[in-house]
Amino acid sequence: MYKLYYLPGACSLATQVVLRELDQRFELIDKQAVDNFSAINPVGAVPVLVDGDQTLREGAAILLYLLDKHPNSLLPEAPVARQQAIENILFANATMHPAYGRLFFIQQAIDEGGAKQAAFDAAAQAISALWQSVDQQLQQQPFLGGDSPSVADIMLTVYYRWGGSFPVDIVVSERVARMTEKVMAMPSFVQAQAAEQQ
Ligand SMILES: N[C@@H](CCC(=O)N[C@@H](CS)C(=O)NCC(=O)O)C(=O)O
Repeated sequence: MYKLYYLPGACSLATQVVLRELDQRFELIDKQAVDNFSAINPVGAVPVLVDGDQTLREGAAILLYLLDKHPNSLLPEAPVARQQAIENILFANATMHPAYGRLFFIQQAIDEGGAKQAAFDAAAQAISALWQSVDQQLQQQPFLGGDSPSVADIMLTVYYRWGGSFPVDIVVSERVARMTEKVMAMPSFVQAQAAEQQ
């Protein structure tokens, strides 16, 4: 059985959803309940996945490990489609996630006032531009994965929800909004959120 270290609502939610999609058993451990989490991940970040005597860090690497290990239809086998799916996962993890990360940084690091709101607005504009590029991909299909949600759709939906916690206006198209609504309605997503609240 896996161990998944998480923070409620954080990017580790996507890891948990994928574990559920892959029908894997796991123990969920809130990072905040661990005395010396830096011994598990020196940079202090979730997700961390423990598989036997292996400790895995970095969200995208963990997801690719799981997709490689367990037979699934989430990562296509055909080379072109597979490469596109990996590109989408990396776009989510290494481009969209850090763009949202700026909101958390601004919240913590900048004193209240006009400069803070200006920084929020600039960050929100950059995020909106990234959603436009997602919208381009959704013009021919409901999900980045095609007719059904891919891992990247799940990751992007987790980040999308963060926007509501900040005084920002992040613009997404109807297509993007529909994609996130459908992902949020997936039984695995609903169950993962509920498990984080227990
Ligand atoms: N590149 C890392 C980034 C992970 C990351 O930023 N995780 C955030 C939550 S979304 C975190 O754990 N932050 C530390 C904290 O809030 O205590 C990854 O993809 O795993």
